[in-house]
Amino acid sequence: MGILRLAHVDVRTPDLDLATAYYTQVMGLQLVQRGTVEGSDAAWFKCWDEEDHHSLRLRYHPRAGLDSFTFRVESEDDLHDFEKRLEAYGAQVSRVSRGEAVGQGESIRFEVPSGQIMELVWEIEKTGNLLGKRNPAPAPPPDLPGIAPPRVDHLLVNAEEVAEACKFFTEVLGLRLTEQVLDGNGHQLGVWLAGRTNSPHDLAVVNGPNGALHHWAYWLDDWDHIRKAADILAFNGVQIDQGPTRHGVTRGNTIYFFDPLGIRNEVFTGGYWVDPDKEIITWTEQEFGKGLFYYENVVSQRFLRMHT
Ligand code: M3P
Ligand code: FE
Repeated sequence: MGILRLAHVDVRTPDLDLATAYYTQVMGLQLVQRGTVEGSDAAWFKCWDEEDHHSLRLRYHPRAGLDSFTFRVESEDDLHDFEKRLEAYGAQVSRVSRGEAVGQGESIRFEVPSGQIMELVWEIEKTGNLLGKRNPAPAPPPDLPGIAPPRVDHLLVNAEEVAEACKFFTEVLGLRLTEQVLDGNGHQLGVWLAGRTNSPHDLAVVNGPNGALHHWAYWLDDWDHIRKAADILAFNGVQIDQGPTRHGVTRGNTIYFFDPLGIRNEVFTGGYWVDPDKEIITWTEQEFGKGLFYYENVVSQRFLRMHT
C-alpha cells in the first residue's frame, strides 16, 4: 500500500489563453485537450515523456490559485484503505466516480490539515509519451518549443502548522520525511517528503498561509538544461524569481520563475538518491539561507512570502 508519485496539479488561472500560450510555447508542454470544468473553460497538459493523460489542468477563474493536487496510489485497493485511514483521522472524504474527471477513474478527495484539497487516484488513462513503444528515439524531436521538461517532479504547498501537516502526510498517508528545517525550539519550519520514488521530494511543505500554493516543479535531465531554460525564460521576457542556482536542501539545481499570471514555477534537476531507509537530514534555522540557496546564502523574502 502506498502513495506512488505526484500525478497532476489542478490550477485556476484568470487568463486561460495567455496561460495556455505560456505553458505550451515557453514551458513547452503538450496541450492534450480543451474542455470545460464546472462551466469554466479548461485545458489539460502533459510533458513529452509522461505516459499518463495529463499532469496539469488549468481552468479559468478570476483568482489564480490551486484547485487541488493529485497523487497516484500503488494499487487499486489502496483507495479504500486510505479512505478508512483518513476517516479514522477525522478527514471528510468524498468519492469522485469514474467519468466525472477527465483522464482518470475513481478518486477520493479530502482537505489536508493545511487547507489544500488533495486527491488520490489509482486508475489513470495511459495515453503514452511522445516517443511511443516501438523502437523509440531516446530524445524528443529537437524542434519541441520552449523548455520542454520530460516530466513533472514535485509540488510545494504552504502550511501555518508545518508539524501538523508533516504528521498527517507521514502517519496517515505514509510519505517518508527526507529533510526538515527546524527553528531554535525544534519546531518544523519546512519538510520534504517522498512517496515511492527515490527522489528527495515529491511534496514539500513550508511555513506560510494555509491553502496556498508556493510552486510546482518540472524535472530536467541535467544542469545544462537549467541554463538553457534560463536563456529561454529571459528571451521570452519571463520574470525570473531565483537562480539558476543550487539548493542545499535536496542538493538540486534549480531556477524559479513566474507564469504570466503570477504563479511560481520551478525547473529542477540533480538531488540525491533516496532509499527508503535513508536517515533524515536536518537544517537549522540559522543555516536555512544555505539550505534554500546554497551559493547565495540568503533567505529571500519575496521567495518565502509570495504564493498563490
Ligand atoms: C524547493 C525544493 C522553500 C523551499 C523550497 C525548496 C519554499 O522548492 O525543490 O527543494 O522554502
Ligand atoms: Fe521545489
